[in-house]
Amino acid sequence: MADETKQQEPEGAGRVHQGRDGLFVGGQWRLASGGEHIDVIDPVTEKVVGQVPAGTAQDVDDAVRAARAALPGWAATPPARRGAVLAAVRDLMAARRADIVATVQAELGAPAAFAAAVHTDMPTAVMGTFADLAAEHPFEEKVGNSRVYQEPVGVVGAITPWNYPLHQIVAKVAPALAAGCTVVLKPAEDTPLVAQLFAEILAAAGLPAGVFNLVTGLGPVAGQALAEHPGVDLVSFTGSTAVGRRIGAAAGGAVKRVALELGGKSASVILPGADLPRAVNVSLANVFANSGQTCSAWTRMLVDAERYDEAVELAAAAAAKYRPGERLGPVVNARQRDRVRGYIRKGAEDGARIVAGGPDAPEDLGTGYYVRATVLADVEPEATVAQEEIFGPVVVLIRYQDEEDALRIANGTVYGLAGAVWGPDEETAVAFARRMDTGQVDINGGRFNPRAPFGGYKQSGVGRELGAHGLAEYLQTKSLQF
Ligand code: TXE
Repeated sequence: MADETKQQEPEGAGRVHQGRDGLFVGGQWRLASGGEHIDVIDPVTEKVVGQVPAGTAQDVDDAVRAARAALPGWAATPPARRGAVLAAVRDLMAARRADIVATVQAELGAPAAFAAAVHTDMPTAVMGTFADLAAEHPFEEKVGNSRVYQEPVGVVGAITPWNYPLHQIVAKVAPALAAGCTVVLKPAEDTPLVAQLFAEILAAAGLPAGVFNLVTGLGPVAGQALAEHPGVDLVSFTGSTAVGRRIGAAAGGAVKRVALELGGKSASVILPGADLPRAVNVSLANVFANSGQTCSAWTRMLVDAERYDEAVELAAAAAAKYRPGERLGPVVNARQRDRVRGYIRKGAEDGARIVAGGPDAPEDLGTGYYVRATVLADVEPEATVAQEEIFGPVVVLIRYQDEEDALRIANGTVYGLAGAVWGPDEETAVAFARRMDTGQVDINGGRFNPRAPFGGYKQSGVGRELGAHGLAEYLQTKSLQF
């Protein structure tokens, strides 16, 4: 039980973490109070790869108490020392890279190269940025006759989704710890194994007991108990808009801080004069990465009427290269697979032309929750598939008449998380991007910056993650006047 890690050798070099028979509370692995477990399913084989405890409200309460008890000590730890612990975490993440890769592959079904580069190396890099920020950040400043202190908000309840299992955890836990907060994490029920591996790494890096606590469990049970716990000072949630809205409402009622990272329906706007083949290919790669399960994915491609047909041809040809089971992994579970296929059918019923992929199962694949890489052309901006987050490998191609029309369409959803602009030159693209109601825009194909703030306008959320802006979410200010 508690301290035995059951592991199996996968085909690669790493070991799949198979789940400890315990929760991590107050520095101890322990059983869940209810005795229930959750099976973790490999989306490729559809077989059980591990089992984790289903934490209860009682377990969440214990974890919050442990986090509260550890708060004064960690908050008083000098920021540079907190940064040193995070640097040790980063190094251990790098040392256990193969195990993380194998575990994310097993529970999410991500193809190996993507599991390594994005699901493992990206959060490792993000952990490094917060190790540095803890040391660099001005936690004390002089403002005229005042001294201003940035102090930790307190106990953080972090609720994370399955789409980027480790990245979503690190994007909350790293800044919280850098700020001096203590944490209770409730990871997604589909991908809890890498969360357990991460808990092991934090403990091995020397994080004091109780500073980080892990309660695996179901959303409506453990997640809700954490979101509503009066001992939690800040709830940081990433997931569906429906759940986010409820958490936000409850936090507002309790007058506690909340950070919400919700859905998106981002536009890739290809302006006249842009390099069309490059814009189409990079945009498609952006959508199909992680099987389309990315909140910031550019799921709407906007092309001017003159080059629209050419763009459709390019997109159809490019999509055909994303073969399920090779470059394209499965989606996370059967429910998501059915949901995504339902959207493809709905798009066709509403008049869209399926020019690549479609709602049927891919041929020659015995098991796996696969959805074909799908391109829907001739989609009206107001159509359901152009308005709602599909969260699968589906892109819609929308025609626009002029720049104002493109802007109206780009801004014409309830979301505003990310986007891309492709222009004849940087200046034109930047001018357009500045008019978009969205939190993050790539200009002529940008590169990921782990220090750039990430977060939504409109219903895509509240607050920012990553970098100094991400750290600020976990701080509150106090001023002393002299
Ligand atoms: O999300 P949920 P689901 C979107 C995406 C996807 C859809 C459904 O469109 O198709 O949401 O995914 C926990 N109180 N995104 O159903 O349920 C849950 O246990 C507290 C976008 O998986 O929101 C998990 O840990 N917590 C997104 C987390 O919330 C609750 C990423 C997210 O799960 C809870 C994921 C409750 N009542 C889905 N109910 C993004 N922005 O990246 C569930 N949870």
